[in-house]
Amino acid sequence: MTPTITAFETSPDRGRGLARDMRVRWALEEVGQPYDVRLVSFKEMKESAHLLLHPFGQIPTYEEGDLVLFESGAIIFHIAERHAGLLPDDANARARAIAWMFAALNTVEPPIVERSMATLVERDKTWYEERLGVLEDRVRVRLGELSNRLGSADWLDDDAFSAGDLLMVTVLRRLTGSGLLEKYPTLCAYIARAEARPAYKRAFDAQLAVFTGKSPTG
Ligand SMILES: N[C@@H](CCC(=O)N[C@@H](CS)C(=O)NCC(=O)O)C(=O)O
Repeated sequence: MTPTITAFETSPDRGRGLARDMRVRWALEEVGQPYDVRLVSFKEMKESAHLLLHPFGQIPTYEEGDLVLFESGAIIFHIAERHAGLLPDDANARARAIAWMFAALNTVEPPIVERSMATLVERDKTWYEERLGVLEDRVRVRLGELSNRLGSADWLDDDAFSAGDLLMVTVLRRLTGSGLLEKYPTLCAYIARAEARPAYKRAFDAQLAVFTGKSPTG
């Protein structure tokens, strides 16, 4: 059965891979699962029909027959459990890849999101610059730790791409334009490696096509 996901009808980055439907699109592309997309407006996201799918009125959601899921991490985990390609077969390697999924969402994403929220809603405050400095230091701590851990490896664990990398890269990409990533060449190379994956490119092009009106295939 072809799943249906939801995505922004209009998005602040105009389809350049930052909205979280990108994660789901990419995972589906990695495992070769076709999908349908339903675009929702900001108004529709807060209305009862969408709230039945997503209690917090957000995207992405995932519908597949009777199953309705929200939370990008849960959706990626579901896809990875049902299809080969995103989680290793070996039980310990699988557990480690899942740990990286949690690390991306629970340890690395929060300081990154806190920083972006500050840039969006706190710019006019007298204390903005000081607070931004504190938030950026917190992001730098995580980037440094992640960079040290990755070292010369291609991917986070066992040198095999996994759902942990997929989530980590989408989380790191939220720093695009912040100037913070450039100090970590190891992480820049890691992101570039992920962006070069054909599945990433297909997902990116499909999200961008929502805003350019051009077919993802050209
Ligand atoms: N933890 C959620 C976060 C979902 C989320 O923040 N979605 C954003 C788009 S990337 C959204 O819908 N924002 C609009 C809103 O919160 O009103 C997930 O990973 O799915």
